[in-house]
Amino acid sequence: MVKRALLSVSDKTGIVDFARGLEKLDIQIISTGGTARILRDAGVEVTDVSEVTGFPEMMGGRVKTLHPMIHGGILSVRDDHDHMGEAEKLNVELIDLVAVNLYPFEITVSKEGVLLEEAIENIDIGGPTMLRSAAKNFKYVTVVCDPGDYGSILKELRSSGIVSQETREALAVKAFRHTADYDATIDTYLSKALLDEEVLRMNFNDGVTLRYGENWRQEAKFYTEAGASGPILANAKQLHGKELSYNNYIDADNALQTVKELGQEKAAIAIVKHNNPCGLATGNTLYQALGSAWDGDPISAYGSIICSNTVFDLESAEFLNGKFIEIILAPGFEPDALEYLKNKSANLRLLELPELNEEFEVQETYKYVLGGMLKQTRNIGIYEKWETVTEKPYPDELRSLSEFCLHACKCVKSNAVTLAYEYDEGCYMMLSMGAGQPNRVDSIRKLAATKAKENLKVIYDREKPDVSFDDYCEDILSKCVMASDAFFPFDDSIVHAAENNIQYILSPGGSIRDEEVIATANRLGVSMIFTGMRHFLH
Ligand code: 93A
Repeated sequence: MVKRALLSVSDKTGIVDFARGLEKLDIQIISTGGTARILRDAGVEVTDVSEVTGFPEMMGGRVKTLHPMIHGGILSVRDDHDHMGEAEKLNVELIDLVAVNLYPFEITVSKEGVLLEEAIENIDIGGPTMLRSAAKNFKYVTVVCDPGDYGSILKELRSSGIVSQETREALAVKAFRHTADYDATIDTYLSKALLDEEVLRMNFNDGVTLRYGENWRQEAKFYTEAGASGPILANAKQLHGKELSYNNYIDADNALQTVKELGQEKAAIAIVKHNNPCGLATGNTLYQALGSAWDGDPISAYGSIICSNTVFDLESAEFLNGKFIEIILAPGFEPDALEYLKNKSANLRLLELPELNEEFEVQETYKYVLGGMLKQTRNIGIYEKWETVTEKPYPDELRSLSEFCLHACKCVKSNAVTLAYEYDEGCYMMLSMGAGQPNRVDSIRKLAATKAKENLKVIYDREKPDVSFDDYCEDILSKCVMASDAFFPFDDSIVHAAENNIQYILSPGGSIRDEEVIATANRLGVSMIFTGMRHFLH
């Protein structure tokens, strides 16, 4: 028998008709604030929950039905003598039907720009508690969490005067599933919004054991992030070769991120060694890009990791004949290229990542430091402004080469300096780079400038142009652009660049000695852009 029903719904669909139906069957209706108001307006007789509990709804509605008068009424076992005795003694009146639907948490958090406070206010506590109480006591109580069930329940009540055991059981399962789904939605949202250490741990799949860590005596594992998708290493399929090592993961990830900086307009190649790109180029063909990336540092490319933005073809595969490579990562491999590379070496790892050119979905990066975790948003973009700060104008035709140079610089460890050159129309290569120096001047003078000449010597000896090597170098360096990942604290970097015939320089600017740096650039006939965007990478 259903004598009393508690109705408390956020989604008021169908509630008036349901209540009218219950009223006609002489069922007393108890209800919370908003629901009671709607029912009364429709002429249904309602008892307020506050009248039953003897407490007003309080804390802005956070505590309405969380009361023993309600839960005792729902949870008491009707066949239990003691329960019934207690109910009588404490004036707890039994509640036989509970119709509840919950605060719209999912709808709230799917709204753009929703604030955490608003989301939290929409976590229903009293509603799921009633649903769970009623579902637990399905032997005696009918629980309704779906307005779609009102009609059939009324029908059953009208025809037999009761809700059958079978229906109560099915409704109880439905209610528990509903509260479980509701909690899962809250979990997903709050995991993202709060991301504490506990959540971080939960967000990773079980680790895969690697043969060793950075060195042979170190143990290591690779953990993939649960649910991460898009162009990430974890999604790459290994087509050939032995398993990846700890260092391979780091370098392949770097190569992937670096090649993606170069976009898809042209074929692009990144060659990475020890977590720095040592070769980087775009080309009209993949073969051309690969050759030019290789020219960026043929010595370091030994034992490197190569990432391509284009399906790897046979011509490019053949270029690697006689060259030792650890990994090739590409959106795909032409069948003949795959065959060729498989025969090249049993150890060469071939990784296929069809979604390589899709947008990154991951927008944050993490770095573990002893006893802590650093989190930051991804470094997106290359410049904020394009301001010529020198007397000598910065040629417009160098814009796209300069952008390439900034992309390269952004991917090299600080202090980073990169030199880039247009080796064929619209095709760019990183001629050299200076990485990881605590001193910016060393990145230019001892590394980028020196390496550029060494790399040019290899090209010069191969191509044998009809000029002296010095003239050849001077000509190419005068057409190069140079990017620095952070401002120049002193003018010495400009002096060393000019000594090496470098005439076009990109820097974020922002040093207290900017004026001195600009004055030196003017004196030496150098043209300089301030980009306003620093690219430290540690
Ligand atoms: O804020 S609550 O978690 N605390 C409660 O005690 C409580 N009791 C019912 N939310 C509570 N409810 C929910 O209020 C119901 O689940 C329903 O979604 C809503 C109905 O409120 P009203 O009848 O005032 O519109």
